[in-house]
Amino acid sequence: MKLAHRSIAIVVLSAAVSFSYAQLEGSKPEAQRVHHPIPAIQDTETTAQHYARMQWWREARFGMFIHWGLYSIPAGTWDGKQIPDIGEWIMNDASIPVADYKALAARFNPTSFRAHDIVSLAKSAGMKYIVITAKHHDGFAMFDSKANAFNIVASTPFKRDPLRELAEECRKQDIKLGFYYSQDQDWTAPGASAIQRANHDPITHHWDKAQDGAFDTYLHTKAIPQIKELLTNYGEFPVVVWFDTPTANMTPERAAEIVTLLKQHPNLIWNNRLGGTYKGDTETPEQYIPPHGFPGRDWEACMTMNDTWGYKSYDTNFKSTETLLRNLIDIASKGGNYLLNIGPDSTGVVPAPEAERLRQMGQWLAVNGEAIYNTKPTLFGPEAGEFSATEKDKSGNPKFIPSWKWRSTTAAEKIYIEIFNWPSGSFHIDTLPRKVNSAYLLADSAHTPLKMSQTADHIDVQLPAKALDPIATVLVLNMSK
Ligand code: FHN
Repeated sequence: MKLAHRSIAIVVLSAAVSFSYAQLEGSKPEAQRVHHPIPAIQDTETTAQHYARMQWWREARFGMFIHWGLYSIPAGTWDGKQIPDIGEWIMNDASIPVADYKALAARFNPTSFRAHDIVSLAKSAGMKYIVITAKHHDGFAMFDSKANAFNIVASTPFKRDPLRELAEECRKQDIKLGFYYSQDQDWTAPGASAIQRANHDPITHHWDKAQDGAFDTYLHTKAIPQIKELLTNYGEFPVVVWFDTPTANMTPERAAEIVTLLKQHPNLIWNNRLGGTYKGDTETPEQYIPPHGFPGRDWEACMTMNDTWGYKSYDTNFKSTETLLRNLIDIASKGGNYLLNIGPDSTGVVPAPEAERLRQMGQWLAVNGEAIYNTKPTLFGPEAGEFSATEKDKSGNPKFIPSWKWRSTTAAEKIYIEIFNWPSGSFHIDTLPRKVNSAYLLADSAHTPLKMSQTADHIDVQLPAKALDPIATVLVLNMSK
């Protein structure tokens, strides 16, 4: 690689530019369709239909995940002890009996919850969709459910349906709404699954006799009726259903019953965590960013801001705005979406450090959003980092060592270079295959042309002495005339 003095150098591999975006965007040629063992849920969608269904989601790039439920009352502490691990798992981690956990409902009165404030926060962060926990593994429905009384309207003094209020507000503020639903694990419903964490029954993984029963009874009297309620009671929402933690109980036959319901809503998008071998629409890497995305599949990295999804009063290990923003840019450069979590407290308030970071991200996006929304992945690749020749990851594979100098996203006539480490002098690119007609910094509202020189085998862009934004300054290489 040719390195210019005091510059960042990049190489465009000719192989890298020959890919088709369709490959990266998860379009669905017949040959790639997954044939499901249950005939009723064969994938018959055409590539064009699939593209139309996924389009808004692919353009969105940034969404808000909300984990909110009864677990925000104990907030990580039970019987005076701080319970390690993520807050929404406290019932399982502390082996809380069903009756004791259910008693929390009588104390849940989040009168400071304002759908308007949460939706406005998502908007000010530059997020394009929201996914909220309608029911997490504790089995408590955060919506008005006729199917099961353990819900926020029937069992709490609050008596309001936050999902309805959010749906109304999302409509007003023009942002999309999706629902998370724990279809398999439900620790307060007899017969449902529990994943082993503490010292529980080795077969059922239950810790209370009240959890024993038949999975099909749970599926047919609670999960499926509630999924129907969620799919029909909120108008055009949900646009996304986000399933989670499937176990062996979610057989292909059982999953097919759910898919049959989902297919009645032709615009719906759902993730890859239903179970029963059904792959869904989106890959969901959790708490990590895959080295080079998921070529051929749509994907969304879900991540926390601190070390918990559900509110924990003493978890203050918040990532910096710099880290969160660079994660968003990294993800966009690999063709994915970032679903970033907030965990409101038991009064319904979003913790201040979370709100603050989201607003700061929104300020950057207000200036530089053109380089993120509706963009295509990098035309380069090696800038993301490389696999170590010596270090191994947890699975024993070569460890990916990310590099945090810059990333790139692409539009029809533009290449965006999001620079993290500002070079003194110039930005140098070898073998850029397209003629660049001008270069400027996105944060410079005048788009003052930067001096550049391009030959058949390189381009040099002269940069000002200081970055316009210390987190990421976007250099635009403009190919249009
Ligand atoms: O067990 C859950 C966890 O509580 C959280 O909801 C995350 C979000 O992706 N999903 C599961 C763990 O993979």
